[in-house]
Amino acid sequence: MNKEIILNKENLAAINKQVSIPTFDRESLKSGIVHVGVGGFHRAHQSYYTHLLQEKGDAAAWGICGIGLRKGDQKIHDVLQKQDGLYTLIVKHPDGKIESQVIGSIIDFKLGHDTPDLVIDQMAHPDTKIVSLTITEGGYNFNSSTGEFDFENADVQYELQHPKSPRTIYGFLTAAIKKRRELGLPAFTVMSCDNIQHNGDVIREMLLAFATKQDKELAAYIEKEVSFPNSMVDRITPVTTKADIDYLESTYGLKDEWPVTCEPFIQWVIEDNFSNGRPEFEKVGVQFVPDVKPYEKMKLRLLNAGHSVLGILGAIHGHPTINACMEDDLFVFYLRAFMDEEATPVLDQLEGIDLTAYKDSLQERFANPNIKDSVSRICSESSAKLPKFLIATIQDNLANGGSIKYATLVIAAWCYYSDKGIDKNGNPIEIIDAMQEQLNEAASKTKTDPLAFIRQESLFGNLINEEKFTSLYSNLVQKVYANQDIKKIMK
Ligand code: CS2
Repeated sequence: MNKEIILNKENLAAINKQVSIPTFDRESLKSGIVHVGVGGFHRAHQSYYTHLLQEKGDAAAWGICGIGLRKGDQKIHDVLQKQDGLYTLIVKHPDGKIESQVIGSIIDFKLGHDTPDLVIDQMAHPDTKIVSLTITEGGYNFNSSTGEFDFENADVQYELQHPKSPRTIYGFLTAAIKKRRELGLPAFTVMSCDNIQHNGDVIREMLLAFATKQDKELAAYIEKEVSFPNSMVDRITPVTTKADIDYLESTYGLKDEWPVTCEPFIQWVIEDNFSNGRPEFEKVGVQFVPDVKPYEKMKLRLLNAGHSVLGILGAIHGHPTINACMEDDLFVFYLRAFMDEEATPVLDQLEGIDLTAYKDSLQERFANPNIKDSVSRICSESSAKLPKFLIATIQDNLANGGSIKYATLVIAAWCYYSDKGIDKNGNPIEIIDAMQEQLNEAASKTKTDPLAFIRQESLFGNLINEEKFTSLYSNLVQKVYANQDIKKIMK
């Protein structure tokens, strides 16, 4: 029987030796990185890479201070405070092997809604060289169809009036950059790690739009001094379950209130464009490239879109997880047909990348039976994901005369999903989407107006005027509503 060990710095040495622990001197770390959005993905990816570098020595300048801007971040803040920033990363291999390691790169945590001043001070601290972000697609506050900054957002309006009480990432970044400038400190790099094409360009453009409204001179300074590398990030990180927490406790006697699980695969491709220095991430396998755009498009249009194809169809069929979809031959066929016939033809040329091998590897990763990535995670915030992951591919194929049938069925299924919220057996589907009310309202009109769902311009742009799309969509959505079994339509 294992003795029970609560995860914190005092207890590190007592942890079962099969769980690796940080061997570097955590006390000497400075917060060179301030990271906003300490979700599972950050803890499986950037924070893990940073830990690996610290394990190699010589990266004491690059400890991470986590930041949460939303009320919902209180829980991760409290857990990490209690655990001295430590957490366990549980890597689950397809063959059943599991590796657990305690990650030590996060050394502090602050909450924006509670103590905005402390967050601004942290970003404006001389040690801070990078502010990195995983704030999800929705956090960027742009209109999906126009790409313009959304000034109607109530929090944005508030912080434009009250620059000392920021609420969104834009208010915090401008306040901190302003303060650094007043203190004579060099600007930090803003490093986006979200699944958005040209993520660095997007945060730059949005921040400049916001700053220009607030303080034109500051906007000019940002334009000149702050760098915004684009990056492609990748590691499948399902939502932590109670079973994961229990696993650590029953196997090692380790009590970690919020471990993270992930697949073994990991990738980070980033542009070498940092205004104030950077960690030597290349030493731990990160690829620095002059232009990341072709890689990010490939990943978003194949991996993320592929996930959504499986997730949306899987949800209404009643498959609980992505690997359950991959045990279903029709889903595997459908995924591959979508990737080969619709997503691949509209990708950019990628030198040295074997796309067939990439797609094969995606299929293997999705099929990992131990990851159990829930379709509800994949479908969450589809309104922020699908315009870029999937609808963009439809638009490109319409322009090129290519196939749109696989992706269009997913949109029809998304309408049904948003309307009914049940799977084919009548079981409720858990829907998490900031736009769910609006999606549901539009979808619920489908019976009388089959095109109602795709009239939502902020999501579908002018697809409503594309006859080839509307006639196919109208046909498919009516089939989906008439026929409870999505698999019959997928054939
Ligand atoms: C998923 C991603 O829900 C989603 O959008 O496709 O979270 C995906 O697991 C990661 O991007 C993998 O790198």
